Amino acid sequence: MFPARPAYTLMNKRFLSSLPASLASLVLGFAWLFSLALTHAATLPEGYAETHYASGISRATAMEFAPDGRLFVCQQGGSLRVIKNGALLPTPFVTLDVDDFSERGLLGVAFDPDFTANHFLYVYYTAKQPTLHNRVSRFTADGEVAAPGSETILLELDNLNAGNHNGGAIHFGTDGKLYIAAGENARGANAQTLTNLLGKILRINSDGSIPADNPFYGSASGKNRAIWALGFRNPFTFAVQPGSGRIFVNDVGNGAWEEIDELARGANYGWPECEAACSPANPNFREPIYFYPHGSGIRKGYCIAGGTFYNPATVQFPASEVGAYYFCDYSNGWIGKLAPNNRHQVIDFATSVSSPVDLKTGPDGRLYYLARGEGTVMAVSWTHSFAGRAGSYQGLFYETSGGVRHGASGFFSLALRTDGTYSGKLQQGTKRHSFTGTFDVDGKATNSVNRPGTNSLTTELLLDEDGQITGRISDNSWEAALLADRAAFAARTNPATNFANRYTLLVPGSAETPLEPAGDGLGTFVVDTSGRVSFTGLLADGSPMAQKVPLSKNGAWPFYVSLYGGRGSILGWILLTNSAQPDLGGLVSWSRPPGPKPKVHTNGFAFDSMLLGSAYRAPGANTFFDATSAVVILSEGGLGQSVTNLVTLGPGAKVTNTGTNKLTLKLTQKSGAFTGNVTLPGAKKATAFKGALLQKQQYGGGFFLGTNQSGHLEFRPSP
Ligand SMILES: [Ca+2]
Repeated sequence: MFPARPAYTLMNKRFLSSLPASLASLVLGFAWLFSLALTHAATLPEGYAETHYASGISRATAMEFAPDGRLFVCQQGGSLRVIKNGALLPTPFVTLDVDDFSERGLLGVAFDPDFTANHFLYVYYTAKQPTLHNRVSRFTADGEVAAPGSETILLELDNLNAGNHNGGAIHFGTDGKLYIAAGENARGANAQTLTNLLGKILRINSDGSIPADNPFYGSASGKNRAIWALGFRNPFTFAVQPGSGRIFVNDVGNGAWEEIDELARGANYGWPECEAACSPANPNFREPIYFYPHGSGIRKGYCIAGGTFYNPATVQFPASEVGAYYFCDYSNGWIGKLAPNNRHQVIDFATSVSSPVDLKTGPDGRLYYLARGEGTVMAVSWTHSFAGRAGSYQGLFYETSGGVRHGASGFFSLALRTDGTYSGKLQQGTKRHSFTGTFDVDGKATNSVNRPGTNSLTTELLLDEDGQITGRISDNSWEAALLADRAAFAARTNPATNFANRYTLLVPGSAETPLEPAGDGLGTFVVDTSGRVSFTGLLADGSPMAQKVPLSKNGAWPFYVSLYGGRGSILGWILLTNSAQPDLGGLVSWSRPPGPKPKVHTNGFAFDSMLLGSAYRAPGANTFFDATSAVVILSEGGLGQSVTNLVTLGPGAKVTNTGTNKLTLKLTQKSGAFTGNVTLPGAKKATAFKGALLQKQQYGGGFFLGTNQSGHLEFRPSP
């Protein structure tokens, strides 16, 4: 049904042999390599990897990202350090005169919601004077350091006795208020009284004043009106969920349990009356949303420390992780998480973590943990992220044995987002069928694509690491191979310098049988710096063609044009090259169904053609061939024998007829297409022809419409 065509006489054999590079990957099928090169201490789930973000940070206690992306890390001894672009700056932002006995020291840092404008940041530390107590102060940033003399004390907590249970975390809520976690200083009774700030979560305005809507504003006095919730033992860390504003508090336990509490206005969390859940339940106390027992190993431990909601500006983890709450146990060295829709069951994440003391979700969507044991900040990323492969994919599907059939082929397009979700379209003729889905961690996805009025199509897609999609598309009776490439170029960031140009192409016909077109189809197109092909042309039966489509990084063009009202098509991979002539080529399959229009080839055909092309530059004042005389030859198309016409070529691309037949030929200088008329011997009417120049090949090809067959036109320099 699809006879192999002899190589076109103009075809460059060297080019031909290298042509189907893009098609080769269809043959390779689903072979897919992926390797991980990991050097880390922690054990992470499959698909995750970690890198050293910063090291050399001794006695770290807490960290926080500035709105500008810098990461600030508290050292217990009083230094607030800055990590900028992954490098620990040698000069601390500020070094505070702290008492760092036992669990005291610099314990918390937070950035003003309006930091970009006001440069305010806040710290929690153990002050020595006048007596030992914890303090919340505000500093003003001056670049990488605190502006000298900028400390403003906002809140002085109660005097300390024991060295432990200081709490220390501070964060702004989504309500713009500053929340402060204070430990009970190893005196359980502190947690249940409104007469001091210890064993509480506190809430103040960013200027240190106390909001009048605090729950005990009327019942407590003085600074104790800052109490927002009570009954905590040592809330060393807590986290605010972006968007929802939910706050989870990690309260370090005493004899049996570590707990996570959801913060509520005015609530009492039970310490020291109860640890974790009260038994029997006590309606005066709010129970944790999750707690785990003391002991060795994962899901057990002695010191919950570090919590963060995975709600980053840029999602790097799988989309299913958005909203998860990650936390860690300092003593047992693991990171776990509560899934977004299951707050009561912990899911193991990382183990063998070196004394994790704090966790943060980075603006880049990675999970950062502060490993006090090794003095490092580690960044955990999902290696199966789709971020580097997101974009627009275009390709073709067709059967790979027995020839291309119109009904079992088509054009494929897909938009991939960074979270692996996609929306795609299958085009067959004029019909486009949409589908959506999500690639799994292995880059696989399947769809059943509905086609109104007929059976649905099944797609099996595989996205590889380099951003190419292969797969299969089938209905019940046929199976087509799919190949699609990512649109690679962008005018500003990645211009298609090697491909941006004007081109012409020919779809050569055949002289084997009158049932097939003898004429050459023609096209002209531009590739712009964004790598986008804008193509128009005419097939050798006069059918118009047009397509706009982006190139792949290798210059592959999935050529597809619906023809005959969707009942036919022409498709194939065209590959643009930077090498010597020709500049492009590819095998295309043209399906013309039976029918009265166009008037040639009314029985229809399925025809393969090895397409040819050339870069094109308007000749301007010159001639377009390196010659002054040329021939215009018409053949096939019902002509008994070929007709040769002589012309001369003058400056400005002018063609002058010097033969006996009446002939005109006019080149559109800008595009490289030409049109003309010739009055054949014995004919009453002129025969119109159309064609295009292949400039590098010094050849023009085209067609005229004969009685039943498309005839061939050749325009080339005289021998
Ligand atoms: Ca409790």
